[in-house]
Amino acid sequence: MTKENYLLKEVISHFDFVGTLISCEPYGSGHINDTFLLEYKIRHMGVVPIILQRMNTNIFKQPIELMENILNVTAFLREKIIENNGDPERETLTVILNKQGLPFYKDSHNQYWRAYHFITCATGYDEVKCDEDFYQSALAFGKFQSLLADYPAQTLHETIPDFHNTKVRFEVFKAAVEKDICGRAKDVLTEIQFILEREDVANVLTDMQNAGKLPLRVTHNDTKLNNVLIDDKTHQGICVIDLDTVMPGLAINDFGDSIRFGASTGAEDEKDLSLIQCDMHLFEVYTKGFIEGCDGKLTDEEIKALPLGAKVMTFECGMRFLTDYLQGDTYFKIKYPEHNLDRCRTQLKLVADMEKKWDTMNEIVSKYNK
Ligand code: ADP
Ligand code: GN1
Ligand code: MG
Repeated sequence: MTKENYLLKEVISHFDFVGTLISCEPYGSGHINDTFLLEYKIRHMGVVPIILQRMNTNIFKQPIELMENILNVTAFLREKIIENNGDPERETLTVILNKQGLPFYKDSHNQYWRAYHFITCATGYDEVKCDEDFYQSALAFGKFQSLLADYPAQTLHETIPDFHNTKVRFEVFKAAVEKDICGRAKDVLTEIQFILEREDVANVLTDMQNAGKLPLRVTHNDTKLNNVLIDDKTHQGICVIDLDTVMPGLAINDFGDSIRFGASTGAEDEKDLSLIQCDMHLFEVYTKGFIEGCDGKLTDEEIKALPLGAKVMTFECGMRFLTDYLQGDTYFKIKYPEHNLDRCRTQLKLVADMEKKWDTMNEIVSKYNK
């Protein structure tokens, strides 16, 4: 048995999963946690799947507080879903407690693990296959925000300080360029230059927020398409997952992060940049869905700032990928040495494309600002 399997066996033995374990495989394509799909055979019930995750404590330094956030937010969502005659088993995550009644297990190597009911017959897509899926994801992320509109934001732990403080991220980027611990800066001067020329983009939202122009809300903060599960039968966006970064934040950042990922005409790590654009049709599809999903909760100022959310989140993400590349790839999981650089390049290409399409983006948004 490999060390990893030995560890998995230890972890699994600390949960009260019912039935006979028939498989345990790595699952999904997240960049942060290690996710496993466990399958249990239970007589009369057939195969029952479970999600087991090793939480990334290199990134989430306070896993206990993080799980407290998730328990509280999912309990709140569960009540709202029931009030709306929804199905709380499919429409929000259900944490499985360990044998001691805790929402995590700390293993013999001090790593933290958690388990969720697996939401069956639903898919988290890595790319937009049809407009309707993207629209459904927009509705789901918008609805997530509207359901949490009266959640007491100040009670949430900040799981990653300054997560979308682009101003702070800009400073971290500059320090990474300066230190250049891997000697990689000389090969990415064009990308570095592109970012350094746009300090205004890094500052704009922090400045608007400080000026009271954008309200702080409970936001998801990681609204990639694959963080919403789409029902395989009804094709509705049923469940928003990956709740590690639910914190007080800006609604327009939730919008923007979805655009940078889902409205791109290529994969986040596409090497052929000629394939990368921000698709204005998809931008419109998402804009319509998100505004509808938010159900009147967004202010006029927020709606007008949606294009800015898209540009800033894309810029921030490109800068984060390049920072990680310069720092030796310690944050995002990579599959090959230049992976973070390829990811950075698609994001910067998207920013440049958004700059060209700026007027169109604003026109589209104003069409839905009623
Ligand atoms: P990461 O932070 O690494 O992105 P996620 O929490 O998003 O981790 O999980 C990784 C993937 O696992 C998701 O994209 C999704 O496909 C799948 N997944 C996570 N939780 C569930 C769940 N409760 N039911 C079904 N699939 C899930
Ligand atoms: C990470 O966890 P995942 O893969 O959904 C990251 C996001 C980035 C994204 C880029 C906690 O998201 O902020 O936008 O990768 N999550 C964290 O693909 O840093
Ligand atoms: Mg994820």
